[in-house]
Amino acid sequence: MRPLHEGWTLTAVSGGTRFQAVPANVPGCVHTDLLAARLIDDPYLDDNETRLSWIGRTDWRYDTVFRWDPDQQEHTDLVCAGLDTVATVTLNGTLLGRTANQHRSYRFPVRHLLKAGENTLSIRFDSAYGYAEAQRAALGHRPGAYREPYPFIRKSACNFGWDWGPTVVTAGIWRPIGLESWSAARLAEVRPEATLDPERAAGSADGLVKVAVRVQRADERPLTVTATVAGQSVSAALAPGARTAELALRVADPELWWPRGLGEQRLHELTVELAGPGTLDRWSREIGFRRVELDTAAFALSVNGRPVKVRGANWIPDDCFPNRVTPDRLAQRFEQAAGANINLLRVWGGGLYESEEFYRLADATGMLVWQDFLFACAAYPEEEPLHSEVAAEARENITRLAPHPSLVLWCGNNENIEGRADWGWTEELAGRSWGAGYYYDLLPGLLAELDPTRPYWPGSPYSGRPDLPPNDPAEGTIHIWDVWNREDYTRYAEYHPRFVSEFGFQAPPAHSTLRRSVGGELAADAPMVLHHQKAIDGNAKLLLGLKGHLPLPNDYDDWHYLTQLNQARAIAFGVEHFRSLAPLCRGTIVWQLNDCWPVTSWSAVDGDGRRKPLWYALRRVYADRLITLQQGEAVLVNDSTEEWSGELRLARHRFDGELLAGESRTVAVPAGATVRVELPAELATAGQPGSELLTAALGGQRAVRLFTEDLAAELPPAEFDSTVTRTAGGYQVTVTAHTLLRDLALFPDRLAGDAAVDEMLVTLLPGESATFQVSTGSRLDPDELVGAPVLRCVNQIRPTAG
Ligand code: BMA
Repeated sequence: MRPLHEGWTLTAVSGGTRFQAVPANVPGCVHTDLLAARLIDDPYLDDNETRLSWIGRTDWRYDTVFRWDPDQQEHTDLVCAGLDTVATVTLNGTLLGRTANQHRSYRFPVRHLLKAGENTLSIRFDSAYGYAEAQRAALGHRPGAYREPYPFIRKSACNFGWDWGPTVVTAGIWRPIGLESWSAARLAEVRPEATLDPERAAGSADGLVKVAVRVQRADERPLTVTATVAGQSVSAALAPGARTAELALRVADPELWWPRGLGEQRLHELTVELAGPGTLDRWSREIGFRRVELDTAAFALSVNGRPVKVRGANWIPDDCFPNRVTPDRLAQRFEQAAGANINLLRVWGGGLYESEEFYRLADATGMLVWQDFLFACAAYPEEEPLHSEVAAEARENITRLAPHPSLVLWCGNNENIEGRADWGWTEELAGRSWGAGYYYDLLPGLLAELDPTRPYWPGSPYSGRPDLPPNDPAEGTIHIWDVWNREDYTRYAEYHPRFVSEFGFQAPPAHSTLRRSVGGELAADAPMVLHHQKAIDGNAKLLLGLKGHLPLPNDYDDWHYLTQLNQARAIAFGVEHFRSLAPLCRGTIVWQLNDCWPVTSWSAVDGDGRRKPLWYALRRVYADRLITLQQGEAVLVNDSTEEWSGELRLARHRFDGELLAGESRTVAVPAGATVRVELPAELATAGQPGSELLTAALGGQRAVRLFTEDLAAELPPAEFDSTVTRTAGGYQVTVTAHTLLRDLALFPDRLAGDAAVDEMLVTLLPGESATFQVSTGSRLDPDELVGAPVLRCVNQIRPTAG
């Protein structure tokens, strides 16, 4: 494709005249163009968002003039990989077409309109609001979690605002655009289905690839299509008039693709060539050989016959302006996910079908992908024009994503089945359509035709049958939101679910992220801080969540540390409980990995890409091998591929370090297994619950559990020594405890925005020490590095009645 990314300008077609011929970036969007031209304030700072809402209500036009020199080809198409959203495309004054779907690509034949020399291309974007509101007026109200009209337009729902995201309704040419010339015929669609022969021989299995090819042909010249993978080739001739071909390849005992943690990620290049006289077109992708199965009764996923316990995180768009999500930024996010021992990302239905780069990274790193179709938290109309748009968009994206071995599950929607069943939508709907036809009929039908090797589940949550309560822990997959909204996090322990695809707890972003995005005073209830908190009663719930667990904050610094710590503890508590339930519970997907802007939210990595304490907690509780102290027992979970054995050392200590009871025993936990060790009475029961703790250690790992909540414990005032030394990449901080130090953490970003630490939330007994590596290119004051509010632990906090 010859990209047409140069020379664009942006003009407001409705509203004021201030915005004429503003230089524009393509791919891009109106907001980032206006920002680059310094015509608007940054919508991510303070409450600028509020004053910029007119952008989404304005009609805009992108124009460019480009040169075209006639080539030797017969046909030329204008190819638009993504238009956001209600677009009218005009070339040299002639209308090419109108579009209304962000999630589709478009191709217009333009050779007859192109002039040698200068050509003018214009794309007008009508306000997405205007369009969606007109559809709503025509199709009738639909209930949903938000008032914005997102179910009435095929555009990323969260772009209209969410309980973690601002309302920044975008418009623009958001994916590449360009000219593609061809003669005789071109490959219009290539859809490989790669799997393993279920009739596997002992220890080996043949790889099977079916390649469905659709060609666009301009005449009836004979054509041949050839597919090649792993040294095997197969060809088919297309008779005059034929537009489709199916090629089948069998690869004997290929190197397999495995999820991360279970093996290597072998990829094989699949190429498809279209030839007439000479090569006409060529397509290639890396594919992987693996077989994915979902045992729907147990909600158990397996890959290549091996059970996969899911330790997942939900993924939302990493920026409200997707053109800013560079490959480097995505790579960093994948590193952060893998670094937290996450093995699956769920691409949530209120966001996007992500970029090619996203799925390529997933393939390369063995990160499994659960892909929602794009429906979230609302009843969706099934009438035209939406029905045809949904069908076309699903067909295109199934085909686009099918080559990726990392994609292991398609899911119909987010919370729409639950909304209808449990949130009182039925009455409000008054018989109007709500999306059932998509989730139970259209989408599974398309998948049966286009991607029969992958499992499909109609919704998250969903119990397996339309007539069952969708959020039943005994069936399918559930979301847990009573914790956070109403209940204390210890309520997780009352759940015995098969699979949890959402559960979460909020915390503010890193201090430096909050500082950057909010001017003026930093306080939990400062108006600008509250603008960056979108959840209903969010900050009140943060405080309520501390109750009974941790002291109440005396000031902003305490608030920041304690609420971040509490988020980490809440999720760690949930994950440890759910993992200890194996094999009943086959997976958890924490809400949420990332953020799209600087905000207080459920994320582990904040809107500036900084890791919150939750990230460090996830790394521990999502490790292949987990020791967790549950009621009366130590549970050893081994999700790795090798046996885990050694001396399990159990001990009951007084806070001053004195050993009160101890026991060692040899344990062997087979690969994929869970072993429960009952605690002997002298360990399970404390003499003085308020001043004793329990530890369980195996290999390099140790679990610590107090007998009471920290708030009720007689934690001594923290005493320690520290040393700071300069290293090549920053500083090394060693802390030696003289008293118990509870959940020691370091927040070097308070001193320099680029500073980060390798470990946190470490509990030390008297005499023990911990070493932290601080990476930074900046010069830091060693005293500040080991003082509050940079270095924190729970027992430094002046207790208040909690
Ligand atoms: C669920 C998600 C999101 C939401 C989150 C937190 O409803 O699917 O819609 O952001 O909970 O409230």
